[in-house]
Amino acid sequence: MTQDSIYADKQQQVQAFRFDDKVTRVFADMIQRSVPGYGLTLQMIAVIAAQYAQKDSVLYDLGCSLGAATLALRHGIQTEGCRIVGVDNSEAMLDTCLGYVKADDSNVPVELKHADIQDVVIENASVVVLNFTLQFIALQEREALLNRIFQGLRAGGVLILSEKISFDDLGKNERQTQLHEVFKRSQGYSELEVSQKRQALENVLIPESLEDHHARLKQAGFADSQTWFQCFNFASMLAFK
Ligand code: GEK
Repeated sequence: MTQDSIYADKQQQVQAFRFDDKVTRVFADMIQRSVPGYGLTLQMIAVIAAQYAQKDSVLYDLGCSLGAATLALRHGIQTEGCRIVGVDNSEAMLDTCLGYVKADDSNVPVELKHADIQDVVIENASVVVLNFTLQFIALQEREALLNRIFQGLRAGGVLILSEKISFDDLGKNERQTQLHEVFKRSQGYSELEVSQKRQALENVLIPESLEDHHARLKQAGFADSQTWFQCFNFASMLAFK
Protein backbone atom coordinates (compact mmCIF):
# COMPACT_ATOMS: atom_id res chain seq x y z
CA MET A 1 0.00 0.00 0.00
CA THR A 2 1.53 3.35 -1.03
CA GLN A 3 1.76 5.73 1.92
CA ASP A 4 -0.14 9.01 1.73
CA SER A 5 2.27 11.95 1.97
CA ILE A 6 0.34 14.39 -0.27
CA TYR A 7 0.17 17.10 2.40
CA ALA A 8 3.53 16.37 4.07
CA ASP A 9 5.34 19.36 2.54
CA LYS A 10 4.24 22.96 2.99
CA GLN A 11 2.19 24.04 -0.04
CA GLN A 12 2.16 27.67 -1.21
CA GLN A 13 -1.54 27.45 -1.84
CA VAL A 14 -3.59 24.44 -0.82
CA GLN A 15 -5.84 23.44 -3.72
CA ALA A 16 -9.37 22.10 -3.23
CA PHE A 17 -9.33 18.33 -2.71
CA ARG A 18 -9.93 16.19 -5.83
CA PHE A 19 -10.09 12.45 -6.43
CA ASP A 20 -7.34 12.52 -9.08
CA ASP A 21 -4.45 10.16 -9.97
CA LYS A 22 -2.32 11.34 -7.06
CA VAL A 23 -5.06 10.67 -4.50
CA THR A 24 -6.01 7.38 -6.15
CA ARG A 25 -2.44 6.04 -5.74
CA VAL A 26 -2.49 6.54 -1.96
CA PHE A 27 -6.23 6.31 -1.31
CA ALA A 28 -6.28 2.94 0.46
CA ASP A 29 -3.75 4.21 3.01
CA MET A 30 -5.34 7.69 3.23
CA ILE A 31 -8.86 6.56 4.10
CA GLN A 32 -7.70 3.95 6.58
CA ARG A 33 -5.54 6.47 8.48
CA SER A 34 -8.11 9.28 8.24
CA VAL A 35 -11.47 7.67 9.02
CA PRO A 36 -11.68 6.03 12.43
CA GLY A 37 -13.66 2.82 12.08
CA TYR A 38 -13.40 2.64 8.28
CA GLY A 39 -12.37 -1.04 8.42
CA LEU A 40 -15.32 -1.83 10.68
CA THR A 41 -17.77 -0.20 8.24
CA LEU A 42 -16.45 -2.49 5.48
CA GLN A 43 -16.68 -5.57 7.68
CA MET A 44 -20.28 -4.73 8.63
CA ILE A 45 -21.28 -3.88 5.05
CA ALA A 46 -20.59 -7.57 4.35
CA VAL A 47 -22.69 -8.57 7.38
CA ILE A 48 -25.56 -6.26 6.36
CA ALA A 49 -25.43 -7.65 2.80
CA ALA A 50 -25.66 -11.19 4.21
CA GLN A 51 -28.87 -10.21 5.98
CA TYR A 52 -30.54 -7.89 3.44
CA ALA A 53 -29.40 -8.86 -0.10
CA GLN A 54 -32.53 -10.25 -1.77
CA LYS A 55 -32.66 -12.96 -4.42
CA ASP A 56 -32.35 -11.60 -8.00
CA SER A 57 -31.74 -8.03 -6.87
CA VAL A 58 -29.10 -5.34 -7.43
CA LEU A 59 -26.68 -3.99 -4.80
CA TYR A 60 -25.33 -0.50 -5.45
CA ASP A 61 -22.06 0.96 -4.19
CA LEU A 62 -22.35 4.71 -4.87
CA GLY A 63 -18.97 6.46 -4.80
CA CYS A 64 -17.15 3.13 -4.89
CA SER A 65 -13.57 4.55 -5.11
CA LEU A 66 -11.25 1.51 -5.19
CA GLY A 67 -14.13 -0.92 -4.59
CA ALA A 68 -13.55 -1.77 -0.93
CA ALA A 69 -17.29 -1.73 -0.15
CA THR A 70 -18.08 -3.37 -3.51
CA LEU A 71 -15.90 -6.33 -2.54
CA ALA A 72 -17.40 -6.40 0.98
CA LEU A 73 -20.87 -6.64 -0.59
CA ARG A 74 -19.66 -9.27 -3.03
CA HIS A 75 -18.36 -11.52 -0.28
CA GLY A 76 -21.28 -10.85 2.05
CA ILE A 77 -24.10 -11.86 -0.32
CA GLN A 78 -25.63 -15.18 0.72
CA THR A 79 -28.40 -15.46 -1.87
CA GLU A 80 -28.68 -16.22 -5.61
CA GLY A 81 -29.06 -14.00 -8.65
CA CYS A 82 -27.54 -10.83 -7.18
CA ARG A 83 -25.36 -8.42 -9.08
CA ILE A 84 -23.47 -5.33 -7.95
CA VAL A 85 -23.24 -1.92 -9.59
CA GLY A 86 -20.33 0.30 -8.46
CA VAL A 87 -20.41 3.95 -9.48
CA ASP A 88 -17.77 6.68 -9.28
CA ASN A 89 -17.13 9.86 -11.25
CA SER A 90 -13.33 9.69 -10.81
CA GLU A 91 -11.81 7.92 -13.80
CA ALA A 92 -8.56 7.25 -11.93
CA MET A 93 -10.43 5.56 -9.06
CA LEU A 94 -12.58 3.47 -11.37
CA ASP A 95 -9.61 2.24 -13.47
CA THR A 96 -7.79 1.01 -10.37
CA CYS A 97 -11.03 -0.42 -8.95
CA LEU A 98 -11.51 -2.50 -12.10
CA GLY A 99 -8.13 -4.17 -11.47
CA TYR A 100 -9.11 -5.07 -7.90
CA VAL A 101 -12.47 -6.46 -8.97
CA LYS A 102 -10.81 -8.59 -11.67
CA ALA A 103 -8.24 -9.91 -9.19
CA ASP A 104 -10.96 -10.86 -6.69
CA ASP A 105 -12.11 -14.48 -6.66
CA SER A 106 -15.89 -14.12 -6.15
CA ASN A 107 -18.07 -14.72 -9.21
CA VAL A 108 -20.92 -12.38 -8.24
CA PRO A 109 -21.23 -10.09 -11.30
CA VAL A 110 -19.91 -6.54 -10.80
CA GLU A 111 -20.55 -3.70 -13.23
CA LEU A 112 -18.50 -0.52 -12.76
CA LYS A 113 -19.95 2.73 -14.07
CA HIS A 114 -18.03 5.94 -14.63
CA ALA A 115 -20.84 8.33 -13.82
CA ASP A 116 -22.21 10.89 -11.41
CA ILE A 117 -24.22 9.08 -8.75
CA GLN A 118 -26.87 11.75 -9.23
CA ASP A 119 -27.50 10.51 -12.79
CA VAL A 120 -27.46 6.77 -12.25
CA VAL A 121 -30.73 4.83 -12.50
CA ILE A 122 -31.37 2.86 -9.32
CA GLU A 123 -33.80 -0.01 -9.69
CA ASN A 124 -34.61 -3.40 -8.23
CA ALA A 125 -32.18 -2.66 -5.37
CA SER A 126 -32.03 -4.54 -2.09
CA VAL A 127 -28.92 -2.86 -0.64
CA VAL A 128 -27.56 0.60 -1.48
CA VAL A 129 -24.25 1.78 -0.01
CA LEU A 130 -23.14 5.39 0.39
CA ASN A 131 -19.92 4.78 2.34
CA PHE A 132 -18.57 8.31 2.96
CA THR A 133 -19.87 9.66 -0.37
CA LEU A 134 -22.98 11.78 0.36
CA GLN A 135 -20.72 14.23 2.20
CA PHE A 136 -19.26 15.26 -1.19
CA ILE A 137 -22.66 15.99 -2.78
CA ALA A 138 -23.91 19.61 -2.68
CA LEU A 139 -26.30 20.07 0.26
CA GLN A 140 -29.22 21.09 -1.95
CA GLU A 141 -28.82 17.93 -4.10
CA ARG A 142 -28.87 15.42 -1.24
CA GLU A 143 -32.64 15.20 -0.85
CA ALA A 144 -33.23 14.36 -4.53
CA LEU A 145 -30.55 11.63 -4.41
CA LEU A 146 -32.03 10.01 -1.30
CA ASN A 147 -35.51 10.17 -2.83
CA ARG A 148 -34.25 8.32 -5.92
CA ILE A 149 -32.49 5.71 -3.79
CA PHE A 150 -35.71 5.16 -1.80
CA GLN A 151 -37.73 4.81 -5.02
CA GLY A 152 -35.21 2.32 -6.44
CA LEU A 153 -35.20 0.07 -3.36
CA ARG A 154 -37.45 -2.95 -3.07
CA ALA A 155 -39.66 -3.34 -0.01
CA GLY A 156 -37.42 -4.67 2.78
CA GLY A 157 -34.34 -3.08 1.20
CA VAL A 158 -31.77 -1.00 3.07
CA LEU A 159 -29.51 2.00 2.61
CA ILE A 160 -26.16 2.05 4.43
CA LEU A 161 -25.14 5.68 4.90
CA SER A 162 -21.70 6.40 6.40
CA GLU A 163 -20.62 10.00 6.88
CA LYS A 164 -18.34 12.42 8.63
CA ILE A 165 -20.76 14.22 10.94
CA SER A 166 -21.04 17.58 12.68
CA PHE A 167 -22.72 18.50 15.97
CA ASP A 168 -25.04 21.49 16.42
CA ASP A 169 -23.57 22.08 19.88
CA LEU A 170 -20.30 23.94 19.25
CA GLY A 171 -18.57 22.49 22.32
CA LYS A 172 -19.44 18.92 21.29
CA ASN A 173 -18.35 19.65 17.73
CA GLU A 174 -15.01 21.03 18.86
CA ARG A 175 -14.29 18.10 21.20
CA GLN A 176 -15.06 15.46 18.56
CA THR A 177 -13.07 17.35 15.89
CA GLN A 178 -10.08 17.51 18.24
CA LEU A 179 -10.31 13.79 18.98
CA HIS A 180 -10.39 13.07 15.25
CA GLU A 181 -7.25 15.14 14.80
CA VAL A 182 -5.53 13.31 17.65
CA PHE A 183 -6.55 10.06 15.92
CA LYS A 184 -4.90 11.28 12.70
CA ARG A 185 -1.74 12.21 14.60
CA SER A 186 -1.73 8.72 16.15
CA GLN A 187 -1.82 7.32 12.60
CA GLY A 188 1.41 9.13 11.74
CA TYR A 189 0.08 12.33 10.12
CA SER A 190 1.95 15.50 11.13
CA GLU A 191 0.25 18.68 12.31
CA LEU A 192 1.02 20.25 8.91
CA GLU A 193 -0.58 17.33 7.06
CA VAL A 194 -3.69 17.52 9.22
CA SER A 195 -4.09 21.27 8.76
CA GLN A 196 -3.40 21.33 4.99
CA LYS A 197 -5.85 18.44 4.44
CA ARG A 198 -8.45 20.28 6.52
CA GLN A 199 -8.00 23.31 4.26
CA ALA A 200 -8.23 21.20 1.08
CA LEU A 201 -11.53 19.66 2.24
CA GLU A 202 -13.17 22.96 3.21
CA ASN A 203 -16.33 23.45 1.12
CA VAL A 204 -15.64 20.08 -0.57
CA LEU A 205 -16.64 17.71 2.25
CA ILE A 206 -19.70 19.14 4.00
CA PRO A 207 -20.71 17.21 7.12
CA GLU A 208 -24.19 17.36 8.62
CA SER A 209 -25.56 16.31 12.00
CA LEU A 210 -27.03 12.87 12.64
CA GLU A 211 -30.35 14.61 13.35
CA ASP A 212 -30.34 16.20 9.87
CA HIS A 213 -29.47 12.88 8.22
CA HIS A 214 -32.20 10.97 10.02
CA ALA A 215 -34.74 13.72 9.25
CA ARG A 216 -33.87 13.56 5.54
CA LEU A 217 -34.12 9.76 5.53
CA LYS A 218 -37.57 10.01 7.09
CA GLN A 219 -38.58 12.67 4.60
CA ALA A 220 -37.45 10.42 1.72
CA GLY A 221 -39.90 7.77 2.97
CA PHE A 222 -37.74 5.31 4.93
CA ALA A 223 -39.82 3.50 7.56
CA ASP A 224 -36.99 3.68 10.10
CA SER A 225 -33.32 4.60 10.36
CA GLN A 226 -30.74 3.84 13.03
CA THR A 227 -27.16 4.87 13.74
CA TRP A 228 -25.42 1.51 14.03
CA PHE A 229 -21.88 2.92 14.39
CA GLN A 230 -20.24 6.10 15.64
CA CYS A 231 -16.64 6.98 16.45
CA PHE A 232 -15.97 10.66 17.21
CA ASN A 233 -17.26 12.65 14.21
CA PHE A 234 -17.81 9.65 11.94
CA ALA A 235 -20.96 7.56 11.86
CA SER A 236 -22.86 5.00 9.85
CA MET A 237 -26.63 4.73 9.59
CA LEU A 238 -28.92 2.03 8.33
CA ALA A 239 -32.25 3.05 6.77
CA PHE A 240 -35.04 0.53 6.15
CA LYS A 241 -37.70 0.61 3.44
C1 GEK B 1 -15.05 3.16 0.25
N1 GEK B 1 -17.03 4.25 -0.66
O1 GEK B 1 -13.84 2.88 0.16
N2 GEK B 1 -20.64 10.89 -8.37
C2 GEK B 1 -19.88 9.76 -8.31
N3 GEK B 1 -18.87 9.60 -7.43
C3 GEK B 1 -18.60 10.63 -6.60
C4 GEK B 1 -19.34 11.82 -6.62
C5 GEK B 1 -20.40 11.93 -7.55
N4 GEK B 1 -21.14 13.02 -7.63
N5 GEK B 1 -18.84 12.67 -5.67
C6 GEK B 1 -17.81 12.01 -5.08
N6 GEK B 1 -17.67 10.78 -5.65
C7 GEK B 1 -15.57 4.26 -0.63
C8 GEK B 1 -15.01 5.59 -0.20
S1 GEK B 1 -14.62 8.22 -0.99
C9 GEK B 1 -14.74 8.84 0.61
C10 GEK B 1 -15.67 6.77 -0.85
C11 GEK B 1 -13.64 9.69 1.06
C12 GEK B 1 -16.70 9.74 -5.29
C13 GEK B 1 -15.26 10.20 -5.28
O2 GEK B 1 -14.69 10.17 -6.58
C14 GEK B 1 -14.63 9.20 -4.32
O3 GEK B 1 -14.09 8.09 -4.99
C15 GEK B 1 -15.79 8.77 -3.41
O4 GEK B 1 -16.97 9.34 -3.97
C16 GEK B 1 -15.68 9.23 -1.97
O5 GEK B 1 -15.83 2.58 1.03
O6 GEK B 1 -12.69 9.96 0.32
O7 GEK B 1 -13.77 10.19 2.26
